[in-house]
Amino acid sequence: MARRTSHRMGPSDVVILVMGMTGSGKSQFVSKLTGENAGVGHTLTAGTVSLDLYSCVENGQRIFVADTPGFNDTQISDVEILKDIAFFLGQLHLRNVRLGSILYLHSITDNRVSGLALRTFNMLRALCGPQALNCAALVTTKWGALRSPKDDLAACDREKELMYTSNFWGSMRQHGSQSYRWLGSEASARSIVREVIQTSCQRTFPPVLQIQRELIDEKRPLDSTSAGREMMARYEDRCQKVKQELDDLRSELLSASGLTREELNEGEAEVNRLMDELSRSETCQHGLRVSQRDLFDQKTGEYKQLYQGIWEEVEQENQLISEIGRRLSAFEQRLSYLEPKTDSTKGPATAENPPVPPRAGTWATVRRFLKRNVLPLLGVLAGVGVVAAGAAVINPPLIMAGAQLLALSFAGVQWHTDQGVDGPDLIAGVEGVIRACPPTPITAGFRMHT
Ligand SMILES: Nc1nc2c(ncn2[C@@H]2O[C@H](COP(=O)(O)OP(=O)(O)O)[C@@H](O)[C@H]2O)c(=O)[nH]1
Ligand SMILES: [Mg+2]
Repeated sequence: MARRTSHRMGPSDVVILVMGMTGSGKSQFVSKLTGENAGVGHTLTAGTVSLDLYSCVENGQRIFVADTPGFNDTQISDVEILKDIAFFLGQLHLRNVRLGSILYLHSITDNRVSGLALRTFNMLRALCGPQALNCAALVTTKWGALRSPKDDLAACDREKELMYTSNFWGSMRQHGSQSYRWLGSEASARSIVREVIQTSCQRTFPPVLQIQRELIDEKRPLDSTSAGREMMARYEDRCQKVKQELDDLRSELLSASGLTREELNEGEAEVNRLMDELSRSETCQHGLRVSQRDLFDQKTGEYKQLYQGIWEEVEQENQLISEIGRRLSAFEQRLSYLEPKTDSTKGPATAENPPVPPRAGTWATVRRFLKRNVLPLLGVLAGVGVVAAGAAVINPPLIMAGAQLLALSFAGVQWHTDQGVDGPDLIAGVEGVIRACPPTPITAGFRMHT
């Protein structure tokens, strides 16, 4: 998988997988959608990997789009393509990345659903499984290639046939799968993607595809998955037919007499061709017999470049989220530690229940109060002193003078400030200061029971 995108995939992103026969317009669709060159008209094979990943943003949502080759690709075997798709979908499931949809592209100019189209479609069904058929959407393409109203009418008839034929999209529609026309433009591609993602986001629990469940949850070998079995049955069938053809040809050649040198050479060439085909089919069957672990080991190596960036980013984001959660709970713990109510229920301060420092603003409140009222408070103190002295010498005029000084000074105390700090705040401040003190016999008596 050549990494065509420079963006990193994260847990909040959505993935769209594009499937369909070679030539159905997959790369053209991806190019229009993402604005990146997806290699239209080419089979995109970079080394042994076949999926290409691109990205775009729609309505603020990052979307990753995976372009796949058709199952009839000339450069890469169907087995490798299935392995790549299975591995990619498996990774999404493993890492909880949402699959928005599998778009199945089909050219409306194709006069009939060919055997190859049916095989590709059956593979799609096997990948999704009956529970998740609505994850796939049919997208008909090449509407712009229609040249006359007659062509248009014929195309509309074909579209109906595709959508209602039970062994094609008819069965998918019954399971809630949608179909769209791609009109060749970026706007049309974006509107399709918007709709499929909207539908996907409406599902609280995105369905798990059959291949994801079989490979990841049940850890089955590829040839035991539905998609693997579907492909294996095809190869077995083909092998049997080729063997039969070989036997027929051999006995024909043996029984024939008087064959010319040329005819013998032709016969030999045909035998060799059939033998090659048989050997390729057997190699493919062998390739399908791979355990989940070996498949992931093999593909992880091949896709290393692509995934290193993508999955590391996902891991980092997950780690960041848990770090933030950890810090948040530590912070909450500290907050509760500063909460007066909690501590007063625990009794006197101990090592486990340390004395609570006054709230940040309370010391300041007391300090501000004292600063603001230096003179009146000194007056109050002096008044108290004069009253006490008058009482000591039993001198009523002195007591009266002290009481007057006391009353005047007390009246001068400024309880309010410009910032609106008033009595209750001051009391809270004093209370905070008292709480902060170790429980001496004096301060213990001042513990508030709120
Ligand atoms: N007229 C027309 N041609 C298209 C359209 N989409 C794709 N093609 C052509 O079909 C060929 C195959 O397209 P491509 O995207 O490579 O198909 P893929 O094999 O499915 O990736 C290319 O020559 C494209 O130019 C379309 O909507 N209209
Ligand atoms: Mg292509």
